[in-house]
Amino acid sequence: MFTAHRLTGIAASAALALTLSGCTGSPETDPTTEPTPTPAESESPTESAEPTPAPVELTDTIATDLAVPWGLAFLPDGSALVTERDRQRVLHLTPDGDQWDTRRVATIDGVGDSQEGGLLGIAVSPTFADDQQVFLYLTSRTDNRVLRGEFVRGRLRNLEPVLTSIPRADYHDGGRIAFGPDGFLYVATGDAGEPELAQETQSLAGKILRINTDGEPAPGNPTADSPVWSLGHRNIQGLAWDDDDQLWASEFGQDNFDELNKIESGGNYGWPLLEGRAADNATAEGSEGFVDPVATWTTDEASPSGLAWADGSLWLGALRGTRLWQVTIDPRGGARTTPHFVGEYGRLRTVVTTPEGNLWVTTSNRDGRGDPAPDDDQIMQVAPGTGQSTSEDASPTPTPEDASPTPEDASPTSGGGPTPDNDRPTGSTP
Ligand SMILES: [Ca+2]
Repeated sequence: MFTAHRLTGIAASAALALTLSGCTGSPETDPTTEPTPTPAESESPTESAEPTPAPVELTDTIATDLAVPWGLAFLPDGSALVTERDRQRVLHLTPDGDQWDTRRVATIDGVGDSQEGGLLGIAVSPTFADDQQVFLYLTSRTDNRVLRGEFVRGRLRNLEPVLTSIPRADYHDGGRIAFGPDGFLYVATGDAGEPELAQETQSLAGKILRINTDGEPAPGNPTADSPVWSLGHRNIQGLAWDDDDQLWASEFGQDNFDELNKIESGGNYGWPLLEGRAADNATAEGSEGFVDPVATWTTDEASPSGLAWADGSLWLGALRGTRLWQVTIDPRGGARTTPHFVGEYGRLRTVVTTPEGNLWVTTSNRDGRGDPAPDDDQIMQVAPGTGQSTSEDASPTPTPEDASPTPEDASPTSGGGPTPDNDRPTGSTP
């Protein structure tokens, strides 16, 4: 599947190049070419008449007047559940004609005060039709934890903790949870402000965890009887699987480099010894064995939360960066990144692929660090286009001055003294 996407992309590029080169000549010259009895389209459908790629565009507003929508997951019937971080509410969004109704189905007790914590991730059991199970990640007064409940007859009830003792703090609480294609629940955590915990295998901080629906370590984890799937993470709020069932994660950096990581079982992603690629660090000594990110951004450009896979690309919501990043992995494993909606909707938090293959993107302008519009926060529907973004299509051969960083030009930014953490202000604060 992944290969098919790559080939499609190559074919599209070839078609685009043909189209562009054709445009440079006179349009009326083609009759002079060798006559052929029939049009070519029946011979090579992949090369012929590739339409102009559809743009990445906002197509609908699903919900308004929310406060920091954070977790978002679809049910088998096409409706969706969404959490509000600071109001501790779980809402049910159901289609009603060409609109969506929003109804509260639970208010969650036991959420503690925390700047970045609160009621965070939500995940729907892959066997929901049989078990009605829904999972939440929240910041309590004592820890971060995963709860399991049942969504029955419009109520989320029987909530009970299945995984506790994930270190909590005002900052770096992680919080994204999602079921993988293997049927197990992946839980992204933060370092809880104690960076060294990310390297401690006994701590649940700064990790991606992989558990079963009882909260027990999933079979096949790199260390038996441990929920740890990968380590050395600073603060992860985005998880997504591509068509090849490869897991990707977005991670907040500290001062210089936010990261997109390709997650491998047992991988150590370097924090706090490294930020960004090993080569980006002044002291990379002893850094062998750490996995480099596939893409990095400055914290101003990104501060990445949600991550989704749609139409052959990864889509990453940027808080401080106030944009949606499209990341396309090229056949050599490099990343091409393209920004969309820069500054148009403010801070973007969560990105989820809908059952129809669109994206739902949430704003996060009421998280205390944004500049909310009257209707904020919102859930917006975005059509991911047809594989290539309009900005890329404008230039047939990507040039170094293209707006987005690529692996080659992501040189360290020298400026920037200490910056605030990056789930954080759009502007600069001490
Ligand atoms: Ca890293």
